[in-house]
Amino acid sequence: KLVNLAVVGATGMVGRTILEVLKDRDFPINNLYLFSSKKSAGQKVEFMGKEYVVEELNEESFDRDIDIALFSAGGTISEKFAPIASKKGVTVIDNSSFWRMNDDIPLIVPEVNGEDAFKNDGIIANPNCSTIQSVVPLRPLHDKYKIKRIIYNTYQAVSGSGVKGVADLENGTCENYPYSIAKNCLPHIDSFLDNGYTKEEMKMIEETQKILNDDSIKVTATTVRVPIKNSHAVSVNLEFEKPFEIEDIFELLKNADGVVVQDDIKNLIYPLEETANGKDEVFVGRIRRDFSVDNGINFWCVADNIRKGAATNTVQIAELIASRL
Ligand code: 11C
Repeated sequence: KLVNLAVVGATGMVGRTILEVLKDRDFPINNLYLFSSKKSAGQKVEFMGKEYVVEELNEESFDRDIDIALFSAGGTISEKFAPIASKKGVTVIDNSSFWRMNDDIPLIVPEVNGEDAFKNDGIIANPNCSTIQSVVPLRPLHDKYKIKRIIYNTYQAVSGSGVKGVADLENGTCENYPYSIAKNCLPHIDSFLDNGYTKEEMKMIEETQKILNDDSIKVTATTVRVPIKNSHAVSVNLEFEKPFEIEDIFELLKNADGVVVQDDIKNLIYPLEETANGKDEVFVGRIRRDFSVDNGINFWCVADNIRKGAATNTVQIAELIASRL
């Protein structure tokens, strides 16, 4: 079935990338509606050879035949408008953090827990970018060896902070971050909480447990902003309950949905931001045993945080929903 689709936040960095991904993946669209704040309303956007005028989002926006709405306009907009849309029969796929940890709302990475998307009440949440790329390689490993503990260390690009973050890196300014991002790696993403962690770190911890549907997995994280324009890298350390052969880990990762293994150290092959940019897969390399524990591994994982970390994952969820409309 061709889908009547709305994009909320169509003029933002993620919104524009959603339109690119819809085109690249040939998403089956009937009517397309683009919404934004008052500030950007009226802008003209070209999509697949047709010109669309961006409309200001309001309470009547969903009084039409819309099947699916992709929201990427921040938590405040999602809090107010996602319930309005879902009450009118629209399935909302929301990129903000607002609904993610709500027990009644599925939090979906299609390669990991795609089936859960169908257990929705009208709203489905898209996880945080650094969580998405980190959990994609975990599914087959957890299924076979049962993950006991995860340690994440992230190296996150400034595009994760939006246009202001990119401007600070490119202009050497210091407006979005407390210190120069051109001259420092900042162990500080989003605000600090009373427990000493940042919100970004807690997102990685809680969202990982929810997506893998296993609160028994112990997770810790240190999230760091680095002077890279786009694509996040994550160093992942895993401890399993069961013993393994490292060759089997390679095999599982090579066959994992959404993963591309780039691991040939003799030829200096490992994932890089440069080659992940613009791609939809998660690139994994430096796969090796962690000799400091009984059953542990380390790997390095890179993905385009605006595509797989946001736009692509959202569109993949929409594809799942569209397949059963
Ligand atoms: C960053 N992970 O790189 C953030 C951006 O919860 O969707 C995404 C914030 C979110 O700064």
